[in-house]
Amino acid sequence: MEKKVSEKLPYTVFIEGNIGSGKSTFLEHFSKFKNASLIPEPLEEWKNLNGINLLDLLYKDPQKWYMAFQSYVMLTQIKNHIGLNEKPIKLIERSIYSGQYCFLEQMHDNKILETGMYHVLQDWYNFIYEHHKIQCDLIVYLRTNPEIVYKRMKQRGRTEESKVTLQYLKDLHNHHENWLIHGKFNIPAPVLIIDANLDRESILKEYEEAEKMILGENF
Ligand code: DCP
Repeated sequence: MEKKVSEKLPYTVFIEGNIGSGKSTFLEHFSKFKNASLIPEPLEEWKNLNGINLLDLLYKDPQKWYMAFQSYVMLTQIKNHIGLNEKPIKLIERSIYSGQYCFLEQMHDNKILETGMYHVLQDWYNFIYEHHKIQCDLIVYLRTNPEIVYKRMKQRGRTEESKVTLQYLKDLHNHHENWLIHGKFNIPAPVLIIDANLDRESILKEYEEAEKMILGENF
């Protein structure tokens, strides 16, 4: 894979992986590097849009709320993708790509999202994709077993996710695999795969590999 901090600044990395795969922990790891700006997922905005918890509504009544939820997710993500950045490296948790190629596909496959709604969201996505330059230099894929992330999700106990089943995580895993391993959809940058089944101590070595790629050996 080609390296690192190139002339095209900021060097932008998307962190992808199943629910509970450790994306936030990965991001936190980079907080010690002063030339990287870290952009966590705008989860709080999804949980409080003028007092409305869209994430909660999504899981309570997905047929009714998925369309509104996903279009808001896409809006908040695109703001982060095109937002100005003074540091030379930008690490972003998730992207509109996983929204489109993993979550949207899954909801459509499972018939939670009507085909008409699916096409509306696809058209929005295509419009955004064509009209905004979304810098993407590397995708870090935190690859996990669904059983492991299911356990982690249960342990973390995010109230909104209490209804998420192991089957949902298995399907979501397959969508990530179809996209990032089997190339079913557009992969906008090289993919660095990290074994994110490892526990916190053992995963540090894998993180170091990512550090080298992202920050360069001379950092
Ligand atoms: N979500 C969704 N559609 C998206 C992005 C996220 O439905 N396009 C949902 C799935 C989760 C919640 O939002 O219920 C947050 O999921 P993430 O996997 O993005 O974030 P985590 O907090 O689970 O990440 P990690 O545990 O890896 O740090």
